[in-house]
This record gives sequence, structure tokens and C-alpha cells, in this order.
Amino acid sequence: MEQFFKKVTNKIKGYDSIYIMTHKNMDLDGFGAALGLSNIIKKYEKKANIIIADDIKEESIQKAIEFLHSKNYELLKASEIRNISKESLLIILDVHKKEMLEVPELVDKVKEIILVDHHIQKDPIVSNLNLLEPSVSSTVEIIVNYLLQEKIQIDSITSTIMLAGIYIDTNGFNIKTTDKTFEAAAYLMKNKADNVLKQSLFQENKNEIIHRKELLKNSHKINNNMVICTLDKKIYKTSDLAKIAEEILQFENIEASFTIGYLDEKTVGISARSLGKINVEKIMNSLGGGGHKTDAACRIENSSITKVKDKLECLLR
Ligand SMILES: [Mn+2]
Repeated sequence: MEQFFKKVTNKIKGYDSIYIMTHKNMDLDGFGAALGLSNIIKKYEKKANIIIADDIKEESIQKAIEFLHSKNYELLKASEIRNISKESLLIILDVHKKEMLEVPELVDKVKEIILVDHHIQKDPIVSNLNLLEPSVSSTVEIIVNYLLQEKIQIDSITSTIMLAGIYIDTNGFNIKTTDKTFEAAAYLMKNKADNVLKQSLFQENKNEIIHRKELLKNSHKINNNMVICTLDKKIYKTSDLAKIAEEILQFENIEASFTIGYLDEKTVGISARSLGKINVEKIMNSLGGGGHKTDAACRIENSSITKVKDKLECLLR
């Protein structure tokens, strides 16, 4: 990583116009990594524009932005991007596929692209420099290593959001977590990450939590160590499916979980989670999706929950 970071620093030094972008439905890992990277870019007296969605739906991100109100970050709404100089550098974090980006067309408007991601590689965007490291827990963990190499201290709120990013990507320091992950967390704690504030980022509306618990009832065991949960016919966010799949992993003797629900009228999504023995990425791959060994997903157009459930059961048996 050391050599890679040196090369990134050289690129940063060569540009006055720098953009940071992550995936659609930005999460705390993508946002935390973007904030950390901004601090490095600022060290070289450059402005770092972090691209955010026009309307952010994810509550934890809304709260994080609120907490940051007095901090000097350049958050740029997607619709406010105008007149991109051809002499721009785009750094893409926590994603490597064009169609998953917040503003995919930006890829064609900049001079150079750097990719930093921890997802298993599949058709990455053509870039000038990349670090695609699926063995690392989170993009934040990578950026913490960069901050350490650059000997930069960050503020307490930024540390908190970055810690929350690792927390969410490791399902609470349980999955994909190594000694290096804890070392990254230690750096963030030394920089005064606040665990109480971190937990408040995850607080949710009471009714939503109760509703999710209700949905859990409609789950059944398969192969003795897996659970499939099918939702009702309402439309859910991918993050709802993911949260339910994560909760199922707390059932005793369960190795993997799958939540199936409608993402829109015609699209059915599956969110899959595993404790590590079962490779859910492979399973989601065969349905056209992807992700990690322990956390993967897919979306199937023009189908129904029942059809998708039957197909998945066929695959698992
Ligand atoms: Mn991530």
C-alpha cells in the first residue's frame, strides 16, 4: 500500500481540481473514507470536492452531515457539478463499477482516475492508478493507513464517522475483521472518535425497528444452516433487506442468511450475509449479483418474490 499512497500523493500534488466520489446510496464507509481522504488533499493545500446525492435518503449519512456542519468540508451536490475542468482528478472510493457511481458520466469528463475499493473485482472502471484490495475490511481501513503514512491527525467528528464506517462494513467488528482493522480503529480512537456519537448515527425510528422484527417472522430454514426471509409485497430499500439479513445471522446455528423483497414494482432484490464459511458472493454471482464472500446481493428484474425464492432454494439445495 505504501508505494500506492506515494503515487496518489504525487497525483494530488499535480491537480488543482480534485473530486471524490463513491457509490449511489452512499454509506458510512464510502463517506468516512471520503472525509479522511479530504484531510490528506487539504494537507497539500488543494480543495477536495466530495460529491453527494441531491437528496440523501440514508438517515445515518444525513446525521453525519449534520454533525459536520461546522467543519470545513466541500460537499458538492450531484446537480451542482458544472463546468468540470478537463484538468481534473477523480478519486473513486468504495466502488469500482461505473454504473454504480453516484454520477457515472463524470468518469468521461476528467483527465485521470484513481480507484480505491475493497470489493471483489469485477469489470473495474479504467483507471490510471488503483488499489482493489478485497482482503481489507473497509475503504476507511485503507484510508486510515494513508493518513498514518502522511502523519495526519483528524478531528473527533471525522474520526467518529470513519469508525462508524468500519463498524457497518464489519457488522460490528465481527466480519472481515483482522488485527489491521483494530489498528485502524485504534488510530481513530486516538483521534478522539466518540462511541456514543457513533451509536447515535445508527439510531432509528422505533416503528421501523419493530416492523423489521415482524418481517423476521416470515423466515424459514434451509439445509439446516441457512435462513431465507421473504418480505411482504411492499417496496423496501436495499438497506432494509441488508439489515434483516444481518439480524438473521444472530439466530443460533445459522451460517448464512438471505432476505428477498421488492426493490420496485418489477425488481426483486436478495441481500445475502454469511459468517464466513459459506461464500454468499458465489451464490449471488450465479444470480447476476456480486459482493463479498460474507456480504453480497443481487437484483432480478421482472420477477416475483416467490419465483426468486424458488430459484434461490434450487441453487442452495
Ligand atoms: Mn465499503
